[in-house]
Amino acid sequence: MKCRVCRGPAVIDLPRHNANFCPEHFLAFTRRQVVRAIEDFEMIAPGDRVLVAVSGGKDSLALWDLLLEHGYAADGLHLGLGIGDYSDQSTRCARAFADDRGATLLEIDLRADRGFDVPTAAAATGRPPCSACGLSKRHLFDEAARDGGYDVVATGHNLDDEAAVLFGNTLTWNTEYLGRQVPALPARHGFARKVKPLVRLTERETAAWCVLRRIDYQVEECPLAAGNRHLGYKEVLNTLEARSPGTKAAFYLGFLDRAVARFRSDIASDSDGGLQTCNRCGSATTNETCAFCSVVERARAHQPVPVSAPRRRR
Ligand code: Q46
Ligand code: ZN
Ligand code: ZN
Repeated sequence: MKCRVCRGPAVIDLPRHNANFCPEHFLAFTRRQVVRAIEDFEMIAPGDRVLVAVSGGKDSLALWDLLLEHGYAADGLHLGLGIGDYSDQSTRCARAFADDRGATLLEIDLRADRGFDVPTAAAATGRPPCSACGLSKRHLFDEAARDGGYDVVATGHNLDDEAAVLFGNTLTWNTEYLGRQVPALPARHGFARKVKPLVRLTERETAAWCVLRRIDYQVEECPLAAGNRHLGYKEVLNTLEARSPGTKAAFYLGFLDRAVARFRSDIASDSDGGLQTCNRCGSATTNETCAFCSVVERARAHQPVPVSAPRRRR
C-alpha cells in the first residue's frame, strides 16, 4: 500500500477517495478537509474567540488540536456528566490534552457545580439519558459562551454523526429539522454561533488523526448510549458504505449542496415573538422556566443514580 502523494509506505486507506496516505499526507488531507469546511460555511472569522466542546473523545480532541494548529483562539469546555468511570476517564483525557498544549480548559462538574448528574436527570424525568445529557450540554455551552464572551461554539460532530442524523430526519420527513441541519448556525437570541468543522471527516479519520498525533482519547463507549437510535442508523450507513464507498459523503454533503435550502421555508419563525426570559437562569425560552432549569430542579430532588461499567468500543 503506497501513499497517493509521495509513493512512500501508506498507513491508512480511504476507499471513498480511492486513496492511501502516509502519515504526513494523511495529516495534510485532514487539515484540508477542515479548512474547506470552515471556509465553505464561513464558520469562524478572523479574531473570533472559539469555545470548543471537549468531551475527551477522539472527535473533540482532534477538533481542538486542528483549531489550535491553525492558530485560532480556541479554549475548551469540558462537562463532567457524572457517568461513572466513563466520565472520570473522559475528564482525564481532556485535561491531559490541555496540559500538553498549554491550552485553556474550562470545566463544569454537573454534580459538584450544579447538584445533579446525567443518570439521575434521566431517572428523574423518565426520559432517555441522551435527552437530558444533550439538553444540559446545549444549555451549559450557550451559557459559558455568553458569560465568557465567546463568538463561536465548535463541536466535534463528524460525517458519520451528521449522516446518521440526516438519515433519521429523512426517514421521518422531519422537514423543520432538515431545514436546520446545517454545519454553521448563526448567532441568535443571545446564543453564540454553532459550528461543526469536522463534517467532512469520518470517525475513522478523526481516530487516525489522534493516533498519528499521539493524542490519548477516551476509547470507551458511553454506557448510556445503548438504545440511542442513531447508533442503528450508523450501522445501516456503514453497511452501505462498505458496499459502495462514498455513499455517506454523497448523502450528507450532497444534501448540503443541493437539498437543504429546499427545507428552509419549513423552519418555524426565528423572530423573538413568544420568547421570554427564564425565571431561574435568565436565558431565552418559550416558557416561564427553561427546559434545562426544569430538569435540574427535578434531578436535584431525586436520589443519585449509580452507573454500570462501560463497554469497550468495537
Ligand atoms: S454522553 Fe450523553 Fe452521549 Fe452518553 S448520555 Fe448520550 S449524549 S451517549 S455523546
Ligand atoms: Zn505521502
Ligand atoms: Zn433556565
